[in-house]
Amino acid sequence: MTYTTSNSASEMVQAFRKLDVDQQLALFWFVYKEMGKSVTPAAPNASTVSPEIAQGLFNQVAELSHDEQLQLQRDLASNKNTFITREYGALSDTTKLLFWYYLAQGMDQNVIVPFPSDYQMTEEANNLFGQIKGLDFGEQITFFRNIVAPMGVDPNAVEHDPETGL
Ligand code: 45D
Repeated sequence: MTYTTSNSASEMVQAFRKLDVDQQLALFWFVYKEMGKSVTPAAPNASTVSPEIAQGLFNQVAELSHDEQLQLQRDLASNKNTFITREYGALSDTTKLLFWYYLAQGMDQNVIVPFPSDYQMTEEANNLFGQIKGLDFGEQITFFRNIVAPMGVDPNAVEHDPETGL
């Protein structure tokens, strides 16, 4: 595989994870804005995607207040152990991607906390954004899948947490 940038795909994933949580969410948002039109999540060829499950989790988030919705997204990106982040962690990677896509659409429709119109990304996040734009569509999807896969909490991989009872 060839890339139009000097950073390899895995270096880009690492660079993404090094950003602070709000920068990750902001960058993710700008990416959605950029590629949103080319995504047709209805495409039935992704074998491991479960639209009903992504929709069900989305519906739970939609019922929360805007503050709670923002907190939930920060919790996902920072692997905080909560009821919803564990539900998320049990999804297939492509279903996770579809769930983020639903969240972004919900933000567009004001069902989910809207993105602030005046938000500025750091130079680091902006650089990474430029590199992401240089990937072709298939590479972008792989990149995002690698970003969203380790978010949340894999309920099979963690010990019982006495603090939360989860
Ligand atoms: O006030 O099923 C800040 C295919 C702080 C086909 C904030 C596919 C300040 C099969 C953090 C900035 C493979 C094409 C607020 C699927 C502040 C299939 C909040 C692929 C409010 C699924 C920021 C799908 C927030 C693909 C909350 C490629 C930001 C999907 C949230 C791609 C950002 C989906 C969000 C993408 C970004 C989704 C929710 C790129 C979502 C991006």
